Amino acid sequence: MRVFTTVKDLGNLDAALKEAFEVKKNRFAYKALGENKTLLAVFFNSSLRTRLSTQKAAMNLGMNVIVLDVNQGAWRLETERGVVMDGDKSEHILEAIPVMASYCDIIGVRSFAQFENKQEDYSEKILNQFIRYAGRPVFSMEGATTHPLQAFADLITIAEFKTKERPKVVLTWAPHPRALPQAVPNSFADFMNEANVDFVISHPEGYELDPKFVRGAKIEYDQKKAFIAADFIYAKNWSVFEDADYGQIISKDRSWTVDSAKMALTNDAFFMHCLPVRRNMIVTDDVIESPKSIVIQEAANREISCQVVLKRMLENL
Ligand code: AN0
Ligand code: CP
Repeated sequence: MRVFTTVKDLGNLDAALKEAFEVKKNRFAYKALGENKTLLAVFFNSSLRTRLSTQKAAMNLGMNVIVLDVNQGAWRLETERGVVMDGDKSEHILEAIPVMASYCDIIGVRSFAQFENKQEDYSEKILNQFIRYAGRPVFSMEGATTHPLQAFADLITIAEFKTKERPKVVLTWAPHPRALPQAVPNSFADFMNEANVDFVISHPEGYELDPKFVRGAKIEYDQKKAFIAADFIYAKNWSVFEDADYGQIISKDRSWTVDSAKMALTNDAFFMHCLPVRRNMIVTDDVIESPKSIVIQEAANREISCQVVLKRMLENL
């Protein structure tokens, strides 16, 4: 594997899941694979889970790890070609990328949507420059439009907890005070559409996601209807995708908060969220603290999803 940004990069999903469970059973079995190999994890944005799980996965494989927080201590980077650099940016990304690449074997990049220009966000401007100019395998640690390590961990978690062959999985929008990217729901939809699940997306009108990720998924604007007979509830906020209001918040309607009354409509569903989560905006305390909440197990599987990706990249170096 040379690039990991979407579900397609994993190839056969059943094989990927099987590999994930093998890794989980013995996470140190491939410790020799990463010997004297270095991972560089580059963060343009904050992170708790991705930062820690990526380092842990690399260490399980015997790798050395360097973490760079671009906004803390590195030079501010210009990303546009042709700019007269007489402002506050000291270095161009076109030098920075090959320099970073010269110190490592594999690169992970976190670079969120900036909501200034939809076309730039949806062309994955930063991530694609790494893919193009690093000359190293590159994986997304959440780009502008996808978060595949999260969605792969979500798939692993659903496979672990499901009690029927084809569970009903509901992705529901929930309110949030700040504008958030569409990357998590995009990737979740991307993966669920390839998995053996009955997949439904519920959100207020105006919050339609990119059809490229939604594909044939069912859309249900009535959240309570969507919850009926669900086996998994996956909550997430996102901002508007549609051109006119791209990156905006058009609703903070707390009637969309996931609470125990709504969970009672489900088939005793598990509750999932990628975290970080704002309690009593996205989900009530009692639901996230209930025995059916698997948010911690889901976060723990981030180590596993990342280890499968790193293992495949190391095997292909
Ligand atoms: C980010 C998002 O919604 O994409 C990261 C989630 C993994 N969330 C926040 O910025 C709060
Ligand atoms: N879920 C997730 O990616 O969390 P972080 O933003 O803390 O890495």
